[in-house]
Amino acid sequence: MDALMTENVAEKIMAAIRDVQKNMTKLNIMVMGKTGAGKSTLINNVFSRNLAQTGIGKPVTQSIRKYEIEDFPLAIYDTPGLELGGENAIDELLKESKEVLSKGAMRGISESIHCIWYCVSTPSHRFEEAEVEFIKKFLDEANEFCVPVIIVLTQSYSKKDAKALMSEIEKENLNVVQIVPVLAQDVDIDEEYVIKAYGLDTLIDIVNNVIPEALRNTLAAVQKASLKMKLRKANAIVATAAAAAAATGAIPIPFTDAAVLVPEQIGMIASITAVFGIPIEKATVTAILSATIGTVGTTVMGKTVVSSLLKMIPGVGSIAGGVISASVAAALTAALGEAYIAIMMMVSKGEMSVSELDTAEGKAKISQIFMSKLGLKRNAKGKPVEEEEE
Ligand SMILES: Nc1nc2c(ncn2[C@@H]2O[C@H](COP(=O)(O)OP(=O)(O)OP(=O)(O)O)[C@@H](O)[C@H]2O)c(=O)[nH]1
Ligand SMILES: [Mg+2]
Repeated sequence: MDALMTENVAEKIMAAIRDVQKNMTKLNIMVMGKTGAGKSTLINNVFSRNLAQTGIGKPVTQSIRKYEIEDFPLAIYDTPGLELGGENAIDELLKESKEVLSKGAMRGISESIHCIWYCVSTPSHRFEEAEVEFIKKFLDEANEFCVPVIIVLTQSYSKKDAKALMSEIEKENLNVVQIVPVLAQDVDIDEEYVIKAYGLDTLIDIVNNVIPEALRNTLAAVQKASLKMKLRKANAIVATAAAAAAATGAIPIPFTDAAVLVPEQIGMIASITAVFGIPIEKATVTAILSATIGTVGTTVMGKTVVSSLLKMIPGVGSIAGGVISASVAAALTAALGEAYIAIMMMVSKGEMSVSELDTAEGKAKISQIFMSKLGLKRNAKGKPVEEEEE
């Protein structure tokens, strides 16, 4: 394969990755709750970048701060050190939160608050009078601006206590989406027992259901609590790209060269990269290209797979000349996408590091994954067909 052309395609993919990331609509989440409730711990364990570490945030009002990172499509509004002592403090906070909600609502989808997490700590055991009073008024505001509120029961290492607190809160009949118990971070007791974190994936699924469709890609990308959600998104991206490749059907042969990647495939790789949020360099992209598309024509298995794919097309018996059919374009695109997802999953699970992808072992592994995906029986849209359905 032409190394220079592969470089060129890798460059295009890098540009597409930057583009996808830059064009994601920003997700804005407001996290409320008293000091010590576990807001910062929650934020740091849900999102893939440590927002709290980037500084003290920008004060938007007296008690509300906004945290964001350049080129990362997420903003968190937090109420650090919040005390709900006395009527004045409550009225002041209500006024400030209304200000933030209404300003956002006026400025459109990328500036409005999309979801509010109201944190109550389970070990505190009760929903205090002042807090009940505050949250009722606060929910009226959130309602006015159509912002969904989720009550997060933080530090719920005792599921029994969480259940008790949940039924106490349920008695108030609050207008919230759901009450979810979570433990954002493992609890280590005397270095002898560990209570495992849980519930963050459930929280993320609930958020996904209540935010506008336009923000779901962003949520999948910025969170780290649900790898399943990333996988679901990535699979959808591959299905769309394979269908688009089938529709154009115009991948020239021989496609033994990464240089012939079509825009659908470049966009697919870029979108999957954004969903997983793994920092990828050009050298890694080049390695992946040469280990996937680049191996099709050069390995015995690749040749066998491709010639059997080509036999499916009436009138095209060989790899020489012309344009490949819709189903081959779909199959090739899907196999490339699925292999890329499998690699991203391995990296996300810590089974392989990004730098390892670039090594001889890494490339061999990638080739093997790609070839096994390419060997799957597929329908005309590139979707794998189960053997028993044949
Ligand atoms: N192990 C464990 N500790 C937690 C968890 N949530 C909170 N904590 C601990 O509880 C304390 C308070 O948590 P923070 O996340 O700082 O609380 P906060 O709501 O951000 O507090 P302020 O910033 O003061 O408003 C910290 O010592 C955390 O380590 C959790 O899920 N697991
Ligand atoms: Mg905090």
